[in-house]
Amino acid sequence: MFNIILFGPPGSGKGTQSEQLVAKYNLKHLSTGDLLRGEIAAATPLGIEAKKLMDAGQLVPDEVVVGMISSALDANPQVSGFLFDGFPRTTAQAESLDKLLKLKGGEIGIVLALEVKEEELIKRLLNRGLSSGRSDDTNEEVIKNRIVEYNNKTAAVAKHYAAQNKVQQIPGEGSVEEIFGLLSKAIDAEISA
Ligand code: B4P
Repeated sequence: MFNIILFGPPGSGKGTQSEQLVAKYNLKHLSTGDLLRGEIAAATPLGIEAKKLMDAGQLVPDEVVVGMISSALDANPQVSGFLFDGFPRTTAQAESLDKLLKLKGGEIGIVLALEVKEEELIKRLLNRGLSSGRSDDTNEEVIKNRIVEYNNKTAAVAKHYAAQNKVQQIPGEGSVEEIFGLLSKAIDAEISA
């Protein structure tokens, strides 16, 4: 089992690159953002609570997202690996993920950290907000809050995995194809190491 974390600030291209990566490497895509938006669309109690936080640019509580990921791991016992997109977003989530994978005899193989300037992140998200219908992409203040949450709580996740020697920084500015090429090269090198 080869498991990948695609890491980076909001708007760094995680969702965009995930689609191509899961197809190329035959991985199961687990995006906590997508799972939460599914709960919102189904108007579940979890979704109704999560929407308030997401619309304010805040993170959803750790136990909620860890519970969703734990269920998704259990529901996919036969896959050749997972691509985690937007998870883990706190050190506590990273510690929980490591434990959950260990119980299944697995671990994280590589953490690919996309690097994009803040100005470009805001531009991309506002641009997506014009067409996506995502309420967290239309307001610049909310986007800035998401970046603050990233700097305060999520950046530490890279340190957690750097201590395990698993992080590779990838330039996240350029064409989608160029960045996909860089990500693929890093994965191929790790798989054949
Ligand atoms: P997510 O759904 O993870 O959304 P995101 O961080 O905004 O990134 P996304 O992957 O969607 O965007 P991408 O960079 O691909 O999270 C949304 C919210 O859910 C969070 O704020 C939080 O409240 C909650 N949440 C999710 N997971 C959580 C967790 N684990 N714990 C707690 N809360 C959690 O793309 C952005 C735009 O850039 C797109 O329009 C794309 O077309 C464009 N783009 C991509 N690559 C480009 C390139 N190379 N050049 C130009 N544009 C590009």
